[in-house]
Amino acid sequence: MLTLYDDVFSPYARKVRIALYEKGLPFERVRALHGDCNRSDFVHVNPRAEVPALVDGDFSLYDSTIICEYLEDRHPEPPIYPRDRRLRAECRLLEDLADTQLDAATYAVTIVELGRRESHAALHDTARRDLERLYNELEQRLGRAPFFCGDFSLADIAVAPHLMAAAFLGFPLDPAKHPVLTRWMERVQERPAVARDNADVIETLQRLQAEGRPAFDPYRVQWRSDRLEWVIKNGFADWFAEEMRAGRTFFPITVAH
Ligand SMILES: N[C@@H](CCC(=O)N[C@@H](CS)C(=O)NCC(=O)O)C(=O)O
Repeated sequence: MLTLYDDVFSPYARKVRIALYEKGLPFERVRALHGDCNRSDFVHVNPRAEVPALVDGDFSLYDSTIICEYLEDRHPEPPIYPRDRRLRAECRLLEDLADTQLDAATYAVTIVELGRRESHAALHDTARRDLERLYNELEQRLGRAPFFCGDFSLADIAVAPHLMAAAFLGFPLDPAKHPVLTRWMERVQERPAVARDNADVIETLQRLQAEGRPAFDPYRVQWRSDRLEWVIKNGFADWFAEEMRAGRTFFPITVAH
């Protein structure tokens, strides 16, 4: 049995769960960030204490990209990567765009607006501008195709959770500006694996709201790589310095394997 260390809202954990559902692989879940254990409890699985991480018997691995590649190698059918070499590379490029750019564009706004219920016009406008650019690029890449890289693939799986999160944050697709991407989004959400994961996300959100509990702690936030790059390059270094001074930030821990 596979064990997935995850968090219901993490787009990276969502990517792996949808891949597992697509492949029909059963797995147990350990809510690692805000549930069954705390960070130091799973550094033996992921030395950075990030979700997702996967345990397959005596083998542990982490990072959503590496996990999805492992799942494909170990359980090739049904495939989640295109067979064609060039399409496969394009699929990985789109996954990378989702993991680095879409994620980074929404991270700070998620913390400030969703988590703290504060407004920050400059952060909001920068996120909107960036998302608009990325929506344009995705619209173009789709062209007339139903999915990004031929059949439904990891490219679609990686992009979808970010677009759903962006819509929830107040940056929905505009069908007039992005008709192809809007239809793609509807098509992807009809996929049983995606619908199943969406139901889980929505049910958890509603339960937390009913219990008056936050989805995450917006005053103790993990920062890394592309998320930090987005903040600095867009002129929010002073904002970030204040976050650090106020003790609201931390960085991935790294322990020896
Ligand atoms: N490159 C990693 C990124 C994983 C990641 O950033 N996970 C976040 C959640 S979205 C995390 O675990 N953060 C730790 C924390 O918030 O404590 C992957 O693709 O799996």
